[in-house]
Amino acid sequence: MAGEPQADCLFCKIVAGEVPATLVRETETTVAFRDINPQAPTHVLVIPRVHHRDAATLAAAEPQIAADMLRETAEVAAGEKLDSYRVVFNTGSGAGQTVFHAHAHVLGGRGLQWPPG
Ligand code: DGP
Repeated sequence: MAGEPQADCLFCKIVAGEVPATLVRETETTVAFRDINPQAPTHVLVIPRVHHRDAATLAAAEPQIAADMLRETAEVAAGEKLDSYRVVFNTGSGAGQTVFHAHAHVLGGRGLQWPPG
C-alpha cells in the first residue's frame, strides 16, 4: 500500500536503520543522508520516511510531506554552507531514477553546468 514500508525498498531499509547510511539530518517526516556515489563534493539525499515511488506520487498523496522534503533540502544546503546548489528529483527510469522511493538530490560544492545531461 502506498506510504507503507516496502520490504524490497533500499531507502525504506535506510529509514528503518536496517541498511547503514551517513545521516546528515532527520525530522519526524524525513531523513537526509550522504549519497553512496557522490556526484559533487556535497551530495545528500533527502527522503520521506513514508514510501512512495517518486516525488510526483508523494506530492499527490501527501503534499505536506513533499513540502517538508523541500524545506529539508534548504536546511541541508544551509548546514553544508552551500551558497549555490541544485535540487534534483529524477522521476522515472528515463530520467535516471534507479531507486523507486521518492528522494531529492542536493548537489553542491562545485560549479554545476546547465543544461544537465
Ligand atoms: P536516482 O538515480 O535518482 O534514483 O538516485 C539514487 C541514488 O541513491 C544514487 O545517486 C545512488 C544512491 N544510492 C544507491 N544505493 C545507495 C545506498 O545503499 N546508500 C546510499 N547512501 N546511497 C545509495
